[in-house]
Amino acid sequence: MPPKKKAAGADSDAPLSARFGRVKNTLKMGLVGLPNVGKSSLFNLLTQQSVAAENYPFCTIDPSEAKCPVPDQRFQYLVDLWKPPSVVPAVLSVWDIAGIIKGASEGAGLGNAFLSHIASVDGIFHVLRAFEDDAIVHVDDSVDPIRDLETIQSELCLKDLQTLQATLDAKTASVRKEKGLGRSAEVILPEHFQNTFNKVKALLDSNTAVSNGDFTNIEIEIVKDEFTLITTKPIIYVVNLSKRDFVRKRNKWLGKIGDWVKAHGGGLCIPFSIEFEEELFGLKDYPDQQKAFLDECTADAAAVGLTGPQFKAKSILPRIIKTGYKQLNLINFLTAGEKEVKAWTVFKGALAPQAAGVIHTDFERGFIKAEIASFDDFKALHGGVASMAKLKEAGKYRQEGKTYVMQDGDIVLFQFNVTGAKKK
Ligand SMILES: Nc1nc2c(ncn2[C@@H]2O[C@H](COP(=O)(O)OP(=O)(O)OP(=O)(O)O)[C@@H](O)[C@H]2O)c(=O)[nH]1
Ligand SMILES: [Mg+2]
Repeated sequence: MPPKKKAAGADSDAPLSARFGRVKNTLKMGLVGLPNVGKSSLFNLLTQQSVAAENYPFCTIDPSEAKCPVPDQRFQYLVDLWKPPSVVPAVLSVWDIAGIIKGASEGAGLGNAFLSHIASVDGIFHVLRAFEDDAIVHVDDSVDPIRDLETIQSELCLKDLQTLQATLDAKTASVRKEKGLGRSAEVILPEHFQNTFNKVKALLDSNTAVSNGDFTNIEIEIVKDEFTLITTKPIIYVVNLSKRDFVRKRNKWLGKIGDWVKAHGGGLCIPFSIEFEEELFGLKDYPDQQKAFLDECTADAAAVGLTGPQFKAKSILPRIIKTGYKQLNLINFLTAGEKEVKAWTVFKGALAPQAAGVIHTDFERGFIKAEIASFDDFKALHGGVASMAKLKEAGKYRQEGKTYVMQDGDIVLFQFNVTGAKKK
């Protein structure tokens, strides 16, 4: 079999797990973890994130899906300059998923229903409990995030092993039928399929996420096309600390969690605190009190000798959203005008016509060219005016064709012609 074309969007500085990702601009992150670790609390806080956009129809799609505006200074800069009546930020879709427990892969708890929810998301926020509170029951009695990591990891691997076996059985049956073989005849599967299967099985048997495996491009395509696995998805570990530990960036589990993550293929770890975020959010209508609260937290760290920018107390939620967006290998481009400033999401590596297609399918079909300014050039040259005139003068307003690879933060105007194009 000849090697398949490299998937659009694949590039060297993409997150490793993005190799297996879908190349789409409507990707979802799911909140995964044991019961009572703070997933729904985090979800609720994320749904309440606001943007400077009065008319943006911020919504919780249903009780378990939120579209969170992705904080972006470049977008905000254009909004402040154009001051248009309509303002639409990029959004990250986040799903709240019910807690997983030991035995879920065998159907315990919400079992398979919940695992199918995880299968439908593109990336995972793995929420870990590192806060102590006797009033909040831990499903396994004590707080031990390493044990919890092991529980979740092994349930996900077990589920993938089941899926893998089902895929093998289906493939065997289809080859048997295709070749007209009898029930007892030995079936030889295509070599690449069999090799990929063996590699994936070895990883899962040793309780290792498939995203950590070493695969050739052909094998990656097989995993993507033929196996639908959970452990190929990118994971961001978010560690729920008490307010005190969060403010001091200290908790006896953080180092151990970091070591575990490193030993299991690596990944991003973001310490946060529901307790801190809820208290901060509760003061949102009282900016003075909110500031006093933050100052008090910063002073608490300073009192034990912890000073510097990393100990200045602030909400971590914007970082969680931004990191999720990035892990899904998404970037945005911007359109700006008198009527609207909008951030559009595309996958990294998207070509100009594909980006145009995100705005409207006609734009992709009838694509002629894209007029593009990079955000940095715009900021340096616009001279306080909400227009591209100065950039044109400076030769920084570029015309790009069909093969142009979109860059994060491009400010774009698409030229298209649909008269000759087929109607949908
Ligand atoms: N003390 C303390 N309590 C917390 C913290 N985070 C969450 N809780 C409490 O823990 C309980 C469970 O939190 P949820 O956010 O509903 O937990 P969950 O992970 O969604 O749980 P399931 O949906 O059952 O899987 C709630 O009573 C929260 O208020 C925290 O940081 N500190
Ligand atoms: Mg919940």
